[in-house]
Amino acid sequence: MEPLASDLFAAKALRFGEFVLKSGLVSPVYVDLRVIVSDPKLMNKVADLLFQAAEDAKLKYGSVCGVPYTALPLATIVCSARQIPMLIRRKEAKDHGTKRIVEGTINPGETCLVIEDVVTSGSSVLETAEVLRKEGLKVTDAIVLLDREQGGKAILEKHGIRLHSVCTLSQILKILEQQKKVSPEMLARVEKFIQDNIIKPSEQNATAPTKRICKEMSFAARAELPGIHPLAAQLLRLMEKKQSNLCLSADVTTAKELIHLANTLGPSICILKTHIDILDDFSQEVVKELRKLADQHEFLIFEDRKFADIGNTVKHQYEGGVFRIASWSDIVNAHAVPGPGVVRGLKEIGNPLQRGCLLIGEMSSDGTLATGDYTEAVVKMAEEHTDFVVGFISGSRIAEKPEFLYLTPGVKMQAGGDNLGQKYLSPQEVISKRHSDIIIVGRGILSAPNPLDEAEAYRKLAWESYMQRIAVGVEM
Ligand code: S5P
Repeated sequence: MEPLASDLFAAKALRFGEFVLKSGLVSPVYVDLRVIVSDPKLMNKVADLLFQAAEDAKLKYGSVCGVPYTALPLATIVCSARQIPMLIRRKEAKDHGTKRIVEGTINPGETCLVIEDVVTSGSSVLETAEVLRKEGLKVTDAIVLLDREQGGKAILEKHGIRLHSVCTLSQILKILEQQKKVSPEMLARVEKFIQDNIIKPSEQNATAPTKRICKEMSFAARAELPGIHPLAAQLLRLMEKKQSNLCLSADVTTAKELIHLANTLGPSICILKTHIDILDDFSQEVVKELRKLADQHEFLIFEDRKFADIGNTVKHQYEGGVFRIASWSDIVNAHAVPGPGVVRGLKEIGNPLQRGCLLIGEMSSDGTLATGDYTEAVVKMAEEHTDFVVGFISGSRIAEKPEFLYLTPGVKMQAGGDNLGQKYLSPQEVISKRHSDIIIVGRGILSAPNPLDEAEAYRKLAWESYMQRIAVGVEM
């Protein structure tokens, strides 16, 4: 098992530090076996070990099905090398109603062996098993490479599935500690984390995802993370100081209105978002004044320019023209659709000025194309440019890193939308349930009889939702 531990560590399938999982849970260890698909030797080794585990357990089965997605290629290797029929379970069948949910030849009554890369609560194995069972197959055993020992084995047993693991997280950790790749303190932290986060079968509800309450990092703690971008740290600190996770979308068309809003609402907000090109009377004087007010009331300026061109063009759009955005806006945003060149172009201008950029991972509008694989690709692009990208425009927390900020537009106390496709969620939904950090509010505040009172009401609601998240933790 020593070589496997070193290989997984070298492939960065196991990382140690502080990771906020999508659920909000703060974990000292991050297990991501997806990375091994880029290491063919390791893939073959892992597939062999999985097969050997099935042999050792003397299992008899007619087909093999990998839990999508990481275990899918592993099942493919096992089946190809050993001449075993394979079945593929579709994950996205819901979106394509007419497609089959299991591909391959199904022989009802036959036993299908489920293969998985890592098991925590067992819910993914269970979901796949339930799908196979509905097709008339028997599922009695599952083979997993790494058991995180957080209760998955007991839960699966309750559902009639024996879990056979090649190794457990604590075995791997002990080896890594002996190899001096992990400190004894980290070993103790991870062991405590495992102990504290064991899911009991009674807490597990059939195939539904496990729901537990987990701890969440505060904005202040995130500001101190070692790798954080200085602008993100500045923003998180001022949010904590002003108790505000409210961004005002100052969508007004005159300089006078813009300056008035910045001056009166400035103390209530952490960011003022502009669409500078909708001003009828733009001048450099306006942004000079805006900058002064931003420093006075301690908020950041975010020009919502949504750059979406090749690197060379966005560089000019960001630096020059009438608006000279880079000279006054702390944050800008960009669509990822042109590819990483858009970020690289903006970065050439923004980095020397210590600016930051948000990538648009999801949109609030009806029928948006920024979903699924596109959103995942945006997250990947952000992770490759953390020296400039500080977070996302998204409807929820779309990435794992606590260093990123998540800003959500389409927020109003009254649910609904407008007649041009905008869709609204409440501040509580966005912050408490979707684990976003900052609400972006425009018309919800601007159309109110007293925008200052309304901004305060939004600030309090969003802040209370965040405080509750910190105090109570989040459901995963
Ligand atoms: O997906 C998005 C992204 C953005 S930045 N949906 C949005 O609505 N926005 C912006 O947020 C939009 O351009 C507008 O400035 C603001 C929402 O305004 P509201 O009046 O609907 O709150």
